[in-house]
Amino acid sequence: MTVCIQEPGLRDGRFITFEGGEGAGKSTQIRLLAERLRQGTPYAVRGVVVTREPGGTPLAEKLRGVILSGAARQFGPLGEALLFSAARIDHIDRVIGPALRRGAFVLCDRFADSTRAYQGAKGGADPALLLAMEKVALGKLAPNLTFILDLPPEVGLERARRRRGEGEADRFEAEDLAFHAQLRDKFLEIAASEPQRCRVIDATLPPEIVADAIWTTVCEKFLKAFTDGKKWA
Ligand code: Z5A
Repeated sequence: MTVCIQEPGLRDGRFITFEGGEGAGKSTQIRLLAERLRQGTPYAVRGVVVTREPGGTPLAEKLRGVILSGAARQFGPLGEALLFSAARIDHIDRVIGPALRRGAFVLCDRFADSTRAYQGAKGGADPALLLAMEKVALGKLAPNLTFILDLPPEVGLERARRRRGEGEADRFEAEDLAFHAQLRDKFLEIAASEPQRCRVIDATLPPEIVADAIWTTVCEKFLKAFTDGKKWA
């Protein structure tokens, strides 16, 4: 299993994850942040990797198809958590770990917090077991920063519904409103318990305003020397 550096030095990569409920705007914000990072920051050279979970590798994308089709639902939340973890191990080994060691900026649409929230919601898998599984899958890897895009579930589900049009809701979109309300609480709980790592962003605001809030945080945390005009190591 990949062992990554938890607190990278200036020459090592940065790992940023985006979390939140359905339709929170994660993909939109990752695209906007990647564009900004590629326009003239040191990461234009070091690399900006955009990836997602479940997925990010051929094998993990196959597992994504199985899970989101609902075919694995009969395994129950713990079984589904095991599948997400298997996909995550492959993703870390083949994509995230190597990119961080190259010094790239890795932007990931969902990661381990989604397992804590989704598979733990509504009396799902035991949180202690989920944390144990997370330790096995992640080893020493931890996101340097996690944005929790927060919005009322009704708003996010409506956005997702509009985007989907006539298409069918996937395994998790199809859950009831109480499930989605619990997800929101769980993500906010995670943010409150790990304030160093997590930033809650009001995702009801227009996309450009959300993008500015994210960019300000990224600059403060990772690009201070660069934005202050100092020599970049
Ligand atoms: N899952 C899990 O259970 N356990 C795990 O460990 C992991 C995942 C890793 C993956 O689905 C599913 O797997 C997910 C959790 C579960 N549940 N579901 N469903 P996915 O990747 O297909 O879906 P998602 O992660 O929920 O993302 P999404 O629905 O595609 O939403 P998004 O990426 O957050 O939003 P978006 O695509 O950027 O925007 C959605 C729409 O809203 C789109 O039309 C935008 O133009 C619009 N939008 C975006 N921002 C705004 C703002 N600020 N205002 C207005 N409209 C906006």
